[in-house]
Amino acid sequence: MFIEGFKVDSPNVKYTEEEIQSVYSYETTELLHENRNGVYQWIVKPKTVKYEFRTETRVPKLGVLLVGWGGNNGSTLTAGVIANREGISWATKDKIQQANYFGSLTQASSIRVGSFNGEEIYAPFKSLLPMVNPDDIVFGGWDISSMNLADAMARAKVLDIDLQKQLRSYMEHMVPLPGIYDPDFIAANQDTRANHVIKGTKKEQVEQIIKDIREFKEKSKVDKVVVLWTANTERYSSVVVGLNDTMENLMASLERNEHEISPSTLYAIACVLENIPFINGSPQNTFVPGLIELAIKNNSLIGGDDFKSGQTKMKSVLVDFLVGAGIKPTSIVSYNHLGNNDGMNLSAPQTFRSKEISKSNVVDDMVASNGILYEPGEHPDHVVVIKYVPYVGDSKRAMDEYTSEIFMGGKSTIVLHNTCEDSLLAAPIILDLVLLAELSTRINLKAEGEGKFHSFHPVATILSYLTKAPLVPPGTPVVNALSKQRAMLENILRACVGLAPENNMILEYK
Ligand code: NAI
Ligand code: DG6
Repeated sequence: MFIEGFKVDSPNVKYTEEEIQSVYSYETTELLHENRNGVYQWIVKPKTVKYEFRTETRVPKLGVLLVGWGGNNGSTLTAGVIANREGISWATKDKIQQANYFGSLTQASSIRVGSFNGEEIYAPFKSLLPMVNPDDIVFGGWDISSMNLADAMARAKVLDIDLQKQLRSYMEHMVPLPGIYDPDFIAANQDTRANHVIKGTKKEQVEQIIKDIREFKEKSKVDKVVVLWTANTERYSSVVVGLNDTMENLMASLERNEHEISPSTLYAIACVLENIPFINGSPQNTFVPGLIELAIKNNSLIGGDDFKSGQTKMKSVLVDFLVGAGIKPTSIVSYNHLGNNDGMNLSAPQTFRSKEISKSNVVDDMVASNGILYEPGEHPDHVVVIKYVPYVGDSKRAMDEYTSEIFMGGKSTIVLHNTCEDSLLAAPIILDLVLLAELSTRINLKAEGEGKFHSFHPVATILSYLTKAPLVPPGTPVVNALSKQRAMLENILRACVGLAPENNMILEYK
């Protein structure tokens, strides 16, 4: 059965005018490696830590600024939100299609809240805590191409033409602000697009972005802003001692107008200085060590990297299943071709390399979790190929071959083939990222023994489910398995309303 919402009735939960307050017992373990009677043994001690959570319930009016607003993702998301807000439907060759938010974890997925008369009861994911309604978001952003959003939507060739016609009048007045352009960081084939750029030194460019954010906030009368990079994939920037390895060195390099600070890092610096959450949807190393330090010092949320939309999402499900089932993946070959501007930009070796890195590291934690299947340091062969084929446009083809060793020397080969519009996968993920980033800035917590409530760590691991290469604070494990990432997010939000983690034991029926 599906219910629209619920309220928790518990001595550990209090709903006040401004907050939901919860007291939560976090059941975890402590590991010790001890010499007991001359033998070293691993000892696992169950441990309970009391936490308190406070979630502000007033939902702000949210502004979202997209870097790369006029791209396929930016224009598709803006169009999709307007279509939902306006309740637009359109004729396809199959049927009359209604606007929806399919593919969004927050808007279109559900959570189990319990059993009632022998039936499982589910509620919308978004009913867990008060969240911004996407229909109310005010969009803006930057692009190095001056094209308005209606023309950008047409250039993207993603949405049905009947829908585009209905959206045109809403979008033709939306024009991105000029962006920071440095041809050294993206493919040379992007230069014809770059007709709308911020001039000046890198420091002046950062100052301009700060001014843009302030003016947008003022004009659109929003309470909060989140900035998200959905612009072209950049090449990696070199991490060099004295240049960008510490906060001081990064800021000094900005003063010196050092070449190796990428445009994405410049936007991120501006956001951190303004205490505006900044999310990186592309694979490059925007978050160089100096930037991470700056974000931590300013307690300003950063999250990334690289939207986990299709092939990688499947990979982080399939390899988790195989390794979890005691089957040993030995070779993973992922191939895809696409014909949109992203594909064109990725046809340059340096930008492809950024994508290759983020797509390749996604099985490491699953492999490391099973020492029965893999020797220490052993990895499956893992190859990633991306080709640009203009004719297929945004309709990406992804082909994967997984070869595994099974019982008694047998081999199992699984082949997947997916055809799908890339931007229709990415747009709902962008929505989730900004909504969850905003929500997480309204949550404060404190563990027993901690004097004061504090926000989550500014490096937002809570967003991991949505990214291929989750950014984590230094010294924190990276979790790639999709089911674990979803459970982490859902269980943290459940804790905020005093609900136990979903443990799937259903003991009441055993
Ligand atoms: P796109 O090429 O259509 O859009 C990128 C936009 O960014 C363009 O309009 C371009 O003019 C603009 N741009 C480039 N550099 C800029 C800068 N420095 N400042 C402001 N604007 C700038 O690409 P698309 O398909 O929208 O993808 C965007 C990004 O998202 C790419 O990096 C892609 O790799 C990444 N991504 C996409 C996924 C998907 O499923 N569509 C999944 C994972 C990541
Ligand atoms: C070619 O791989 C284009 C990319 O931008 C992908 O569309 C994007 O990285 C999505 O990757 P995945 O692996 O999540 O489908």
